[in-house]
Amino acid sequence: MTSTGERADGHEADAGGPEDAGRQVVSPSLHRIVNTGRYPLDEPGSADWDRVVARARDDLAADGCCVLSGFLRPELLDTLRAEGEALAPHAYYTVEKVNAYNIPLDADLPPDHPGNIVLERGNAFVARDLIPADALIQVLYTDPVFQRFIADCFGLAELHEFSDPLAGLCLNVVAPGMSHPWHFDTNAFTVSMLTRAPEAGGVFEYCPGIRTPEDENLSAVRAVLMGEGAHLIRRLELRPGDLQLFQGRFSLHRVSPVEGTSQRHTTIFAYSEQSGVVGNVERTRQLFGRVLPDHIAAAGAVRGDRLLD
Ligand SMILES: O=C(O)CCC(=O)C(=O)O
Ligand SMILES: [Fe+2]
Repeated sequence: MTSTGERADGHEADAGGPEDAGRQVVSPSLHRIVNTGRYPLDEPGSADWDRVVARARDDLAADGCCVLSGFLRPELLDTLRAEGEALAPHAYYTVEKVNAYNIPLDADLPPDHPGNIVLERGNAFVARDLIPADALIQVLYTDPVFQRFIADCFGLAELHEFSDPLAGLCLNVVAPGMSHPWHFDTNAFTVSMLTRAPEAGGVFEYCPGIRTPEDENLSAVRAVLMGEGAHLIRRLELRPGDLQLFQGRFSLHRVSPVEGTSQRHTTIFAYSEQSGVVGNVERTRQLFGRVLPDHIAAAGAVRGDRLLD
């Protein structure tokens, strides 16, 4: 099940030493970041690795969500929070009117379609090009063994960093009074880590499998959006340093309004099964307030996914 060979994507771990029986070389920086006592990312392909992967797969199969609590070494939690706090002022702050499907608000829908319910997207993203190469989250995002672990948990043969210079790795900032409203993700899977908890509110809430490829289940989605679907909603108790794996394509989810005086920060590690993903120009401008030559060059090529939800 676990691939132990060289990656075909050009990444190489930076540890020296010979490869042991085809096993992937683990970067020493990964040992320093991941709580390897609980999550044996220092032993790719070992029995312990397989055990952790199997548990993640069970959780994902059960309800599309898995929390690997205490994934980061506890002694790094202050650094994790401080790095996010230094980045947060560079987020692109804008409040946008959206719907849960991220389709145009003037789309021609039947009157009782939940896509007519207008929500406020008040979260703000710090783009990848503003995140230093040595920030904990950037080191994790780019680490080939971390990527192998994530791919194994999701049961994927391989995954790729986005080629998008802005959207691949983001800090999601939700300020007091703001929320990241109910939505479905366009991409099949998302990886995230809380880096700073709010004082209150800001809870990740989700409705496992509320829709399927065959059935939008509009009445249930509508109930949740109208505040009448409490029985469908699960709430996650996330702590900074927990790693969350989530399949958000069929599970409506949100970050509830943040209360108190401090922001909620999460890292979004965006990967794709396809290589070469770059977001489209219009959506990139909405999310980050700017576009780069790569976005213009990629227009019409591989469509970006996560941030087009
Ligand atoms: O920040 C979070 O916890 C969730 C973010 C999210 O749902 C998304 O970026 O699609
Ligand atoms: Fe999402």
